[in-house]
Amino acid sequence: MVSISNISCLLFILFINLTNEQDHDENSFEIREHSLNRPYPAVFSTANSYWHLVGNTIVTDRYIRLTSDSQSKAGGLWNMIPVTYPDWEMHVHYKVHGSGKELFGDGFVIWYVRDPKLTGPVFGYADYFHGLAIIMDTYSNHNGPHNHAHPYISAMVNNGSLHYDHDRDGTHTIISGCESPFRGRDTDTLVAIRYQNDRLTISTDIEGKNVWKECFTASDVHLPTHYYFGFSAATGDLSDNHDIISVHTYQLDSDEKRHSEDRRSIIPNAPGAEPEREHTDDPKGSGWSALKIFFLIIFLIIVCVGVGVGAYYYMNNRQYQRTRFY
Ligand SMILES: [Ca+2]
Repeated sequence: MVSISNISCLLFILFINLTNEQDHDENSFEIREHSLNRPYPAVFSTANSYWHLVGNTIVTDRYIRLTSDSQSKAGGLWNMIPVTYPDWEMHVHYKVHGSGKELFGDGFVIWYVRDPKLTGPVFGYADYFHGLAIIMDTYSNHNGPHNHAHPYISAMVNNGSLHYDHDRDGTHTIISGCESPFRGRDTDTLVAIRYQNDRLTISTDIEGKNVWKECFTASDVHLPTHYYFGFSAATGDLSDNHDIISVHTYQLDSDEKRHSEDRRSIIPNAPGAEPEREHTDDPKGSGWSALKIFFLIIFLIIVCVGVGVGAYYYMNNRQYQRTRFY
C-alpha cells in the first residue's frame, strides 16, 4: 500500500521537475563533443582534445580562466569539432569577478564562428569575423549618451565586413541586448543561447533561483552549420577574472527542410540588426566656454550702447526739426 509520505515525496519530485525551468527541450540531447565539465584535466590531457586553449588561458580544477585579474591579458577556449546540426542550445556557467570596485573590464564573448583560435582586438578575438558573437560586456566605453547600463549582454552577426566598435560598445552593429548585472555575484551565473528556426534567444540565470529569465529574442538570424564554438576575453588598462566553469550544448529538433538543405554555405546575416553607422568622435569641448560667453556679453553691451546712442541722437534730431517747424 502506498503511504501518504510516499505520495508527498512523489508530488514533491514532480513539483521540482515542473519548476526546474533549466531543463532543456525534451526533443534535444546533449552533444558531448561540444560540452565541457569538471574534471577538466581529462578534457585537455590528450593531444587530439576537442577543446584548445589560446593565449593567457589557464586551467585549474575549478575553472578555465580566460584572463586573470591583471592588465593586458587575452585568452581563448575553442572547440575544434564543427557544429553539423542546424539548431542548438548552449548553457554556459561562467564567473566574472575581480578586485576592482568601480573600474573593471572588459568582459568576454561566446562565439559561433567560421575560424576558431584567432586572436585580435574584439575581446581577444579577431575583428571582421564570420559568425555570431554573444558579447558579455562589463565596461562601458561609451562616453556619449548611452541608453543602457553595464554589464550588458548583446548579440552581433558578422559576414566578415563589419567592425566591432569598442568606443560605442558595439551599439552600431547590435542585433539586440539586455542589461545583466552578472559581475561579482555570490550566486552561480549562467547564460543560455538558443538558436532554432533562425530565431536567437538569450536567457540568463544569475540570481541563484535556477530559473531562466529572457534577455532578448530576435528572429531572422541566419547562421550556417559547420562553424565552431569558442570563448575569449581580454583585459586592457582595466582587468577582471573571466572564468568558464561548464558548457552544455544540446542539439535541438529541426524540421525536415532544415535537415535536408545545405546550410553550410549560408552567409551569416541578421537583417534586423542595426545598420552599421560610421564612427564619429564625440564632439570635443562641446558647450560654450567661459571666454566665449564673456565676449558675447561684451558684444551685446556694445550693441545695446550703440542702439541707445543711436536712438538718443535720432530723437534729438527729430526734436530739433520739430522746433524749427513750429
Ligand atoms: Ca565595453
